[in-house]
Amino acid sequence: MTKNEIADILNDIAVLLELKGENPFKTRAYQTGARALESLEEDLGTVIAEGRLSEIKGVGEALTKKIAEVHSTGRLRFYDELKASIPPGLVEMLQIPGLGPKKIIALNQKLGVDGIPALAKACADGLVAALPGFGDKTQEKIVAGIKNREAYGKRHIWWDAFEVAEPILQGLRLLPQVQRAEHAGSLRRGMETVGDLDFIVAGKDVAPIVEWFTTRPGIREVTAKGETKASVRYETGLQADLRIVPLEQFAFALHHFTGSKNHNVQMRQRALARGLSLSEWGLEPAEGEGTVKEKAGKVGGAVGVRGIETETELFAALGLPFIPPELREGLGEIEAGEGGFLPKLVEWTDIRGAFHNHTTASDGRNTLKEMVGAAEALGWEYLGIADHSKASFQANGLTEERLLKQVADIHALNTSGKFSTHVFAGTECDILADGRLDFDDSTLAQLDYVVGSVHNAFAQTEADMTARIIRAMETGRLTMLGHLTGRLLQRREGYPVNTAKIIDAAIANRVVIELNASPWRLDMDWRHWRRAAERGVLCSINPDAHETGGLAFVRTGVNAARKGWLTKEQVLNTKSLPEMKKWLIQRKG
Ligand code: DGT
Ligand code: CA
Ligand code: CA
Ligand code: ZN
Repeated sequence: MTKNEIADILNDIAVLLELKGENPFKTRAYQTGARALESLEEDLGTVIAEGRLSEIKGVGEALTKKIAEVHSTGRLRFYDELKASIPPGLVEMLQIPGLGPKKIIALNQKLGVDGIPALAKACADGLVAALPGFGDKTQEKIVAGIKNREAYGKRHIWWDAFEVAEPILQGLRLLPQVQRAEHAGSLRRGMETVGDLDFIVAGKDVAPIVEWFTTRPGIREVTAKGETKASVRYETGLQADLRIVPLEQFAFALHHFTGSKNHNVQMRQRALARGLSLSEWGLEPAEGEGTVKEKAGKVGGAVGVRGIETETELFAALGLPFIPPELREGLGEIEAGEGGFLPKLVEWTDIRGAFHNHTTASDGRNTLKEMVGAAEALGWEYLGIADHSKASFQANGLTEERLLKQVADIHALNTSGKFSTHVFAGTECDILADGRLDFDDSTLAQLDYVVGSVHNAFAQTEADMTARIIRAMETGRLTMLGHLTGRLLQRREGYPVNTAKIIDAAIANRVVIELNASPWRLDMDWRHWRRAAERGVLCSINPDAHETGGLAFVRTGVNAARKGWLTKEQVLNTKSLPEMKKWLIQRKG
């Protein structure tokens, strides 16, 4: 641990002691010690080794022991115990700007506030403003602080994060000082939500890169700015980390910061088993670890390994084929690579069309023709229209009459030859609370396909919901099951459903399961797909587009499908138009 990190801990201890109501002399001793460490010009390790720590002005007897302990072990028992002895809600309140230990103690003792939720309520009731030493201004500031913290604490859906990240990556690549630049972290792994952005850059002259990165529009705050790294927070609350490394370390840094943590741990173990040490800086004989760390992150102090310039070469050095970032979750990808059974993952360019799309007939924002035109512009061979059914009255669901009129319009459009994209006529038919479908058999028989979805009675028990969906599948009328859980990422939990039973029923009834590609849904979750597909469930990657721009959501669906180990063969809408027509006819018969 560096002396600055140790100083941070001492400062933390001072705050925590104050929060506990300890006497100010004790508190001040830690603050003084922290300052002494920060201004220490010698190497801390040397000072400790030579027994001169207690000679430093401001470092007393008690601190000497603690600094030595944390320096050698990376931990401090006193600090851990102190943290554990204070209610976590009080510690959390320290994150609100303007709230120090004294104010928190007052809030706790006078109002019984024991955490941020109680604090928010006390503010709403005007109790905080009324406390001596607080007032209206302070209360307003606290309320704003709580709001900000909620925005910051939130994860961001992949699509939103990608829209921020992509122009930054392209901008970085255009800088003359930048040799290589890539996304890393959860964004590169295609996770459904992203905590923060990570950029890895290989560059020579680093200062201008850091300068560019920290002065982009939309930045609210530069939270760190160092020689080879920087962190910023944008107006949306999204944070981003930039790391700049020498070119020879690029592959190692990219791999390390792509993660996941579990994947990294397994890769390092694999390296160790071969007598090698793998780190963000390079790959070298295991004994040499200390020297790698000393050179850490310094441009010019590169370790790296000659001849390893790409991740492919890095994996090869450990006897593995390239493992796509989406698979790097530590869920068996290394074993699969070793055994030669890594899947050839489905790609965005494999997609030939999509089924679950809305028009202005229900709650979409573009007409049938506009939607088909957009599909044609994407080069799709077919587009499925699946507007809502009548039970979804809030979404202007279609009656039988309107649906049949739409089917006639679609047939006319297909024969008109206006578009090269073929249109399949379908419906997103509500699965009613008892598992019946919203349209009768004779109506459904006139369609090319049926997506069945749950849109109401979310409060059912897991058993009822599961039975309801299975009953719908058993009608024999469902081509595919829409958004399995109805979840909206970061907004609404899905309804409870027994996924294993649904998968069994999908296999038994030959029902395709949708991977709803709307960036807010990504439902069924990627974590279920590998096993489901192995057992024979077919996946349809459905954008659930409500406007022309929504067709592109298929990309997030492909990310999730790749995370679920899916190949082209396991995804229905990779079939060509002739194959697709044949498949749908067979499925109906
Ligand atoms: P996020 O940002 O929460 O969506 O998830 P990630 O995976 O982007 O995590 P982040 O940004 O904290 O770190 C990026 C990668 O860096 C992470 O996937 C693996 C690597 N990494 C970070 N901290 C550690 C660590 O303590 N141990 C190991 N083995 N790897 C780490
Ligand atoms: Ca991240
Ligand atoms: Ca990060
Ligand atoms: Zn729906």
